[in-house]
Amino acid sequence: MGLLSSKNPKTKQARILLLGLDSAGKSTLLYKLKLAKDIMTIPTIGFNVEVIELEKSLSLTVWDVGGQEKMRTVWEYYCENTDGLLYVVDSTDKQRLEDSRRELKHILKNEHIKNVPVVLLANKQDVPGALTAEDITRMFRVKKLCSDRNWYVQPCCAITGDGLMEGLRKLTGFVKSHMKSRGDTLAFFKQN
Ligand code: G3D
Ligand code: MG
Repeated sequence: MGLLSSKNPKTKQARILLLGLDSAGKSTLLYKLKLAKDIMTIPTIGFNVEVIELEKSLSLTVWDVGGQEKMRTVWEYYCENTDGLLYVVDSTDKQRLEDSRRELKHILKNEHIKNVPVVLLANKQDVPGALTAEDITRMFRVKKLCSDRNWYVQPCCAITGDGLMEGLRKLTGFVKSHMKSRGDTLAFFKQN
């Protein structure tokens, strides 16, 4: 696991929580981002952690906690010190869309991630008939759910990688302004 911190001492670290129901595609996309190639995925037991450097000034430590029902009860223990949330939705799994929405709604109530920005990834866009990002925005009632924070819904395909960088860039922008508003990145903004 790439838990090494950046070689550049000026690089600011951001902690990103990667959540979503089991089979949403979290592990696939995490490794796609990390290795830029397809991998065989195994159900996440416990968690995977990867460090992703999109730009020199900010590195993202992404925690993939696992989405099986028993793991969802521990999501809240990972919320402390989180700077951004990536929430993955299987856009083809219409039966569990409401479950996914309910879990997101629940986790957003956690006081440690109050105002923390969220990017929803509407994954599996390669599958014919997948719900669009607009469908998911509407069905999740994201505007209401996330009225206290920055949010964005990004269509993507974890297998090809389409949309992943766009989603991460969006989150990075939000995370920077969130950290700035929290005032703990004074030095970061002096440096950049
Ligand atoms: P999880 O970590 O959220 O539990 P995984 O989910 O990354 O293990 O992915 C679950 C299954 O969905 C895997 O299939 C994976 O290949 C598939 N998947 C992930 N992202 C996409 C995508 O964008 N498009 C399509 N078509 N499939 C995707 P298997 O067959 O290994 O269970
Ligand atoms: Mg997994």
